[in-house]
Amino acid sequence: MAEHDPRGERLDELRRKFGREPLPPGADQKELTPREAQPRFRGLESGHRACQGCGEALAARLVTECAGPDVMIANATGCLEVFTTAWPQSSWRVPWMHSLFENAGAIASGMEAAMKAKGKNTKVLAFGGDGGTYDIGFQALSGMLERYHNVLYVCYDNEAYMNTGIQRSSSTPHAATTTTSPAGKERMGKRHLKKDLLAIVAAHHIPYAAAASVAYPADLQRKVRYAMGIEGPTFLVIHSPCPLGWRHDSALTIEVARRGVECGLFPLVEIERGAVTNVMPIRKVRPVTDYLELQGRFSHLMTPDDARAEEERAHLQALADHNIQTFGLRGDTPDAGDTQASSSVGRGGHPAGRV
Ligand SMILES: Cc1ncc(C[n+]2csc(CCOP(=O)(O)OP(=O)(O)O)c2C)c(N)n1
Ligand code: SF4
Repeated sequence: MAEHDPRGERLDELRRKFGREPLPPGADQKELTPREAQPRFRGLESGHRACQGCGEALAARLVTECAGPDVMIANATGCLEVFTTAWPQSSWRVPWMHSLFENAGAIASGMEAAMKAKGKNTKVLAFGGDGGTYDIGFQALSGMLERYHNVLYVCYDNEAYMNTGIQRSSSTPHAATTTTSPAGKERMGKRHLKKDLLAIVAAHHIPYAAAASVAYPADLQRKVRYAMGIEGPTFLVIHSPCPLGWRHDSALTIEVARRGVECGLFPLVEIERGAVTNVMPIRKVRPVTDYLELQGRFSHLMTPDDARAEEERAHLQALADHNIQTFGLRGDTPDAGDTQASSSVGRGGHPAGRV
């Protein structure tokens, strides 16, 4: 590539910034792999120990890719922490701190206060699973939000305590089977509703709280970038399938996540200072059975001629319908070129526009 080529200079600048050698003089862009030709920050390296098809690993990579490199992370224990930091190795390329199950929010608050005292702009992120966020770290999270720390908290929601053997959490959906809510003669899996954490978080009057899914990476990264630009507490919950705990083929992670959104069970909404300002419309609403049928954790709901299974399916369908109704998810756009989940989706509803 000629030295005066501005694309080459930009590429060299990016490579230097992310700790890579500048291209040798005369190198041609054709020689680059697609990833090299579009250099991005990799906050989470490959080579970690996540299961094949782990939604959480993918989600964390997507988040750090567009949040980094000037970030620090406080990570609650859980799969994400365990599969990335088997001593003495680490997959993280940013400053990263282990926290207890219960206090990622408190650790992140301290990190942010320290950065402030040092006069640095490094953004602090806090990561936790649903067990560490919906349940055990909830108190520290609430305190962090209420004290208005400048932290982006990301909850990787795989809907159970996966790292310790698939125990139910308050995020586990109704009727899913887990090791502590087993489906059997007595019960059809979990008997309680998934906690609406987004609404609870939004009730802290924070500037921004949103739901995202690994099935929609452009949308997910747009939300991360938007949150990163906000001074104050922000929150993102990411629907992250777990092939082990959800008992689906590891090649189907994205398909499962997509169906979760398309049936209405996991609505992708954005809430600013308590008001819903944006939703991802569903172009073609699927029945919840399309989502359930791919996952072993719901297999007890799919037996034919079983009145109990039918009742549970109807119940889950009613929950999805309720979301679709409440958030107005049934999408309809006048833009014929619109594709669901692309960054260019004409979402409307928010006067300030989007990044
Ligand atoms: C106070 C406390 N209770 C229990 C544990 C054991 N423990 C470690 S990770 C984990 C499950 C984590 O679940 P979640 O936060 O949903 O993350 P996932 O592994 O599903 O990603 C549990 C119960 C602990 N470390 N500390
Ligand atoms: S158990 Fe689930 S969340 Fe944990 S690494 Fe495996 S796929 Fe990921």
